[in-house]
Amino acid sequence: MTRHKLESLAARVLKGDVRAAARLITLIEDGSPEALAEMDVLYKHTGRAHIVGTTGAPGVGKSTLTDALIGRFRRRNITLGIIAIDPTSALTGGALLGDRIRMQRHSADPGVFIRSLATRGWTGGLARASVGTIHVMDALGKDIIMVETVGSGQAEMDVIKAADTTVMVLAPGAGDEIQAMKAGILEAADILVVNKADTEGADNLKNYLEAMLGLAERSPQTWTPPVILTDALHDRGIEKLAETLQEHRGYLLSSGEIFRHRRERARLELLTAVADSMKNMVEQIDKNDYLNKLLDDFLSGRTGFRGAYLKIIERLANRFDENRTGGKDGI
Ligand SMILES: Nc1nc2c(ncn2[C@@H]2O[C@H](COP(=O)(O)OP(=O)(O)O)[C@@H](O)[C@H]2O)c(=O)[nH]1
Ligand SMILES: [Mg+2]
Repeated sequence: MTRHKLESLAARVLKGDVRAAARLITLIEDGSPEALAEMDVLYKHTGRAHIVGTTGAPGVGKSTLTDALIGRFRRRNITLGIIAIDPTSALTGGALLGDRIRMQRHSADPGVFIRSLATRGWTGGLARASVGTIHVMDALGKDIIMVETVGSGQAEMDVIKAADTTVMVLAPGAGDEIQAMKAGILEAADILVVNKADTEGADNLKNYLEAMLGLAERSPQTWTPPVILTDALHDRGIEKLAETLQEHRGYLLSSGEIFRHRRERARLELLTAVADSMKNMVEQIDKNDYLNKLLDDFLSGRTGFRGAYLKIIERLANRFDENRTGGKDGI
């Protein structure tokens, strides 16, 4: 215990310590400034993992598919990090509990690290927590990191964009295909999965999606998203999906596309870190009183919205200046 205390969390994560990883992820979730310093050490050791985002409406079978994929990959000795972004856990705890029970059989396997993130709080927090968690799992040495989200909302779309490979999961019925078109997720998907192939309408949905994809113009060198039929419940089509994931990874590496995704993740992380600390700083000035007075002025009409905004920016700029020239209190 005492020896651990002397070692930084980052150093322990790099040695494969999962408890240190869990602790660091909590610090990231809380937006702790401590996390930033630890992450600084970890970044040099990231960029090796394949980041796979799975998205699709609740109930299409994303978690069941992930579970089946874990089984396939573990047989090849490939290690995994699983991030479940759960929109309902804060309200009901329901879906999350289901996922936990489903993946229980992997919980004793040191080759699998599972972490759930709740979507409560401001949207930037989700992006920070998920990209941060991806990096911790990457530094921990996980080969594939899968992020599951229902893909509604801007923050979730940001997370999906930050993945190397995006898998859109659909199931027959419920008019999912219409939803997918509307959300524009179809364009963002690298692989389409029609799950619940054991139920009515799966073939029709596959044909429909292939027809839709056929309408998009693509140059011959680029990746054409395949549509894969799976039955996650009975472990059918999973091998094909696992192979396609690895094929896409190969395509990303040979085309150099992988660097665009890495850049997107870094961009997202840097911007959320800046936005987070700005927000914290504003809240900390005068222990929040500054902001309260400004809100009073704004709501009573003494200050316009733009005026209030500019005052905050000016105040922050002064604060930065004080800090740089050795002002009394650091931010
Ligand atoms: N018939 C059938 N049911 C499935 C299949 N995959 C998942 N399910 C069921 O669909 C429900 C929702 O699955 P889940 O993985 O929690 O969906 P998620 O919300 O997308 O993560 C569960 O009751 C699963 O057992 C499948 O391929 N066929
Ligand atoms: Mg799920």
